[in-house]
Amino acid sequence: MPLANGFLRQEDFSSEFFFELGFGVCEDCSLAQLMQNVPREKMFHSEYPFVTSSSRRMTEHFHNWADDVVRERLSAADPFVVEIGSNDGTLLQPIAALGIRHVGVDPSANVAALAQSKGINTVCRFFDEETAKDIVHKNGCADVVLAANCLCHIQDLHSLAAALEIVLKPQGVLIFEDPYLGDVIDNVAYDQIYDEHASYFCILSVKNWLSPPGFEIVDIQPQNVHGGSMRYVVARTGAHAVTPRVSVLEQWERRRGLHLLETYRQFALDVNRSRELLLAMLERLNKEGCRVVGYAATSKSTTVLNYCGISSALLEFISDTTPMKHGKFSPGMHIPVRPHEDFQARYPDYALLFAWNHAEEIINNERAFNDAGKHWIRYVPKVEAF
Ligand code: DWN
Repeated sequence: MPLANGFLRQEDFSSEFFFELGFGVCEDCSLAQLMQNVPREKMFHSEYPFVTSSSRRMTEHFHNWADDVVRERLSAADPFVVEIGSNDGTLLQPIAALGIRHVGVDPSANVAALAQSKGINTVCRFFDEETAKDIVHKNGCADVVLAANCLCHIQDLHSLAAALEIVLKPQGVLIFEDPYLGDVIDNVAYDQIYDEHASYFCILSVKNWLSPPGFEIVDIQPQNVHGGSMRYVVARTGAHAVTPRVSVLEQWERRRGLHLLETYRQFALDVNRSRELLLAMLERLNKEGCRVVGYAATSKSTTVLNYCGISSALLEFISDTTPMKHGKFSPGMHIPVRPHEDFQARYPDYALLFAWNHAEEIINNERAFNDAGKHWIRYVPKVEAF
């Protein structure tokens, strides 16, 4: 596989980076994870092309989350909030607007600069023990540490736990949200598996990871974003009451077999079947002379295109709203990425929805597409055109 966000120019095709994408689960600690990690500097750098605010629905989601944090978690005098992987500052923005002390940490200079331009205090580096010490030295310990779709990107979870021990106040909480493993498996959302996502969390694995360094999950809140996410509230063991929701979901995970290899063997069969069905549909449409384009050059699309072997013979181009991706080609399969205006100027017969996680927002915005008698194709939770 190539890098999920390694959108590239033609002159860079010959030096493109590839690695072996393998998905495994540890029978001891139940952590679903990549078998081989890509060096983090290859993925997160000054040209990182994903900006959180690219979805209006996600911006609303983060602003609601920030409001909850302010209401429920910041009663201390002069509270301090840290966000790990703060990207363009979308989640910290409402907190900063209230004058609350905060620091965002992000290793990608371009998105960190976007946050800084909005007045969000941001340090451009990876979050690790050294960063945690530096933050504490300058600001003191944090009441709340936030991480939105970020902890699953951090490869060394033990070092991350050590950094959390340094940065959190004794009564402080870590609140993080990531795609939920149970939904990835149940919805055959195999495109969530790519270089940036080192871990695929569930209650069982988070408990096994965070118990030894002295933390526990005190609450969980399922979220209806990115195809099913989980928000975990974590604190030092004994510091806060634990809601019954945690053990109820843990029991469900055991019944669902998220700790068993056979669950993942079945997942592999389901993923293969999904590929067969999608390819069969695209090949049939191609034979019928239909124009098909991709909608949204997501990170996830890189997994689907390369795993299924979908080339520009089947997909004319991919439409995307991110200027940094325009004029480039998709990683590995080298399908042109074009501005959204090209999609609107001449509708294709079918649009393959790579941002299926934003389906509601997109289909609503693109009502004219369906009204013109054109169709969407999605492949999560099942392959279908509509
Ligand atoms: O974890 C991650 C998640 C949260 O965000 C990352 N590793 C990177 C990124 O993943 P993704 O690229 O799969 O994210 P999205 O939010 O599913 O897709 C974003 C892309 O889709 C952007 O390039 C913008 C594009 N897009 C579009 O063209 N039209 C998005 C929307 C909502 C649209 O209407």
